[in-house]
Order: sequence, then C-alpha cells, then structure tokens
Amino acid sequence: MTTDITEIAVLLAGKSHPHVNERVKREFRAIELGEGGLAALDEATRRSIRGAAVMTKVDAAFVDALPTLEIVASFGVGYDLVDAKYCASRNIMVTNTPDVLSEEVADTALGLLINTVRELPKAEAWLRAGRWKADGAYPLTPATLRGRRAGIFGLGRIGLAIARRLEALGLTVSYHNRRPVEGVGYEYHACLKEMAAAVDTLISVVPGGAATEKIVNAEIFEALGPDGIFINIGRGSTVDETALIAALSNGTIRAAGLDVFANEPNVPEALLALPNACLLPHVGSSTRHTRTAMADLVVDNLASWFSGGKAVTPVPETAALNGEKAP
Ligand code: NAP
Ligand code: 8YV
Repeated sequence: MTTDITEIAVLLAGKSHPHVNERVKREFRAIELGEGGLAALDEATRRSIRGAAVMTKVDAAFVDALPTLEIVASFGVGYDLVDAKYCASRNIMVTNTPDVLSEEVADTALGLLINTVRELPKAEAWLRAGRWKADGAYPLTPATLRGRRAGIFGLGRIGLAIARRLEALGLTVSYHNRRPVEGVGYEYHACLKEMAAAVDTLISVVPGGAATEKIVNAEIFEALGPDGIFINIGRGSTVDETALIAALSNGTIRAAGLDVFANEPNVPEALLALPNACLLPHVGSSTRHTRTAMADLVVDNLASWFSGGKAVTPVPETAALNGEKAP
C-alpha cells in the first residue's frame, strides 16, 4: 500500500520561513500552531500529527504531547533548541539544515571580522554625520588584519569555510575541536585556552548546548590578550557575556564582533554602549537565497521521510534511525 503523503498531518511550529509554510501546506496536511501552543489543539488533532517543521523549542513535553510524532525537521543547522537525545529515545527522527548555509555564514563571519578590526561601520557613521567634512579623515585604526594569527573554535562545516577565507587574506589559521579533523593542515590545539594564548584573533563557530555553555569565559579573554579580537558567529550561549563586557571595558581584549547573543533579541545595554563591540542581529545566513535553500531542506527531509523512510540530513543523535522506518 502506498501512502498519499498529502494526507499526513505536519505541524508548523514557531516562526517558520514562508517557503516552509507554503510547501508544507501544498505537500502535506498542515496544522498551524497558534498562540495557545500545543495545549490549544484538540486531542484528535494532536494524535494525528506525524511530522513537525519547527523553529522553536522542542523539549520532552512537546514530544510527549504528540504521541504519533515520527520526525522533527528543524530550521537551521544549530538545533540546540531541540532535545535530540530525548527524540532519539522515543525513536523520533530529528533533522537540521547543514551545508546549504556554510558559505553564506562564512561570508558574514569575514565581514564581521573586517568590520571589527577596521571599524568600517564607525567610519561610515563618521561620513554620514558630516564629520569627514567638519573634522577631517576618520582616525587611523589601531588594529589591522596584517600579521594576525587566527584560531577557529569549531572547525566544522562553517569553520572550514571561514578558514579558507582567512588563508586567502594571509592570516595563519589554527583550530580547537574536541577531536582533530583528518586531512586538514591547520595546527590543532587540544585545549581552547592554549589556543587563545597562541593566537590574537579568536573566531567561535561552535554549537550551543550544555557542553559549550559559557565556555568562552574570563580565562579565555585573559589568554587572548590586549590585542585580541573575539568574533562569535556560533551561539550566544557559548559566551559568558558579563566576562566579555568586562574584558572589552578594561582592555583585557581589544574588540569583539558578535552576530549572536545569550538572550536574543535582547542585547545587554552594556554591550550596546561599548565602542569596541561590533554588533549584528543574528544575520549569519540571512539572505533570501540561503534561507530559501534552508527552507527547502526542511521540507525535503519531511518528504523523503514520509515517502521513502529516510531523512536527508539527520542529526547525529538520530542518524541510527535513518532507513529503519518502513516507507
Ligand atoms: P559542525 O559542522 O557540526 O561543526 C561544529 C564544530 O564544533 C565541529 O568541528 C565540532 O568538532 C566542534 N565542537 C562541537 N562541540 C564542541 C565542544 N564542546 N568543544 C570543542 N569543539 C566542539 O557545525 P556547522 O555546520 O559548522 O555549524 C556550527 C554552528 O554555527 C551551529 O551549530 C550554529 O550554532 C552556528 N550557526 C550560526 C549561524 C548564524 O547565523 N550566526 C548560522 C549557522 C550556524 P568536535 O565534534 O570534534 O568537537
Ligand atoms: C538561523 C542559525 O538564523 O542555522 C543556524 O543555526 O543560527 C541561522 O542560520 C536560525 O537557525 C534561524 O533563524
């Protein structure tokens, strides 16, 4: 018997990308989650839901409320909001959107690095405020990319794309992961603090979650030192923001460029007030091109799971479930 996948109930949870919504509505029986959340759905509807396209927290309570759930397709490569271990324990597949955004996010990381080091947003503000005419040239920047030694914290898909760009700019590159990456020539540091001490430019692109919570802390900023530049394009939860604000205020490090924050969209007033912090509103992947590719991958995962029993991009925690479902 072949299943007509347009009859399968798929939940749209969170502020999904419009292309996810359009495709899910066209290809499945879409159920939109209103402001009342899962509690507002009647029992029969909850019990019918077999898939979920999410951009929201998926915890044990969410999973337990949907007894026939088979797959959670999460928008974004980082899936720290999804309890993937719990899903695995319930035989529920979890997918994310890797690769399709790596080059875009790496571009943003490089833009953020250059803006931080060369103060380009502040130089543009100087021009727009009429100060070029009134006061003369923008002051020479104390920092330069010339001669910088970069350390990448999280040399994965995006980290590697950043490393290639840094090489092209003439920076030396080293990295820290829990394990060295095979076939990569960059110097490996087994310890984050050791790497921070060996470089002057620390670029973090590590996932969020318990293992990395506030892992970039006062000790790391001390090690990075007074000419240190810190860039975070990974997750805000990985940084002790209070320690970062102190390090930027008292000259422990020179400057920081941040695309991600601990409690988005709230950015601490103390960070906003710092002239040596270059701040972006989590725009790493945010082009129409890349967000559409991410949206397609969310729905392709659902379609592939329900038509062929195999997800396209399962997360490691649930990879063993792939192909185990009868189509
Ligand atoms: P990835 O390929 O899985 O790379 C993650 C890297 O981090 C791996 O090399 C991993 O190596 C390392 N790592 C993980 N946990 C670690 C730990 N506890 N200590 C040390 N190293 C650790 O992921 P990706 O596709 O490059 O994406 C990385 C992250 O970027 C995402 O999870 C997301 O949070 C963030 N992101 C942000 C934006 C944005 O808009 N700003 C956009 C996309 C992604 P080991 O496993 O060997 O440790
Ligand atoms: C997205 C991201 O901005 O993929 C990720 O992990 O952080 C970004 O690409 C986010 O997932 C959704 O807004």
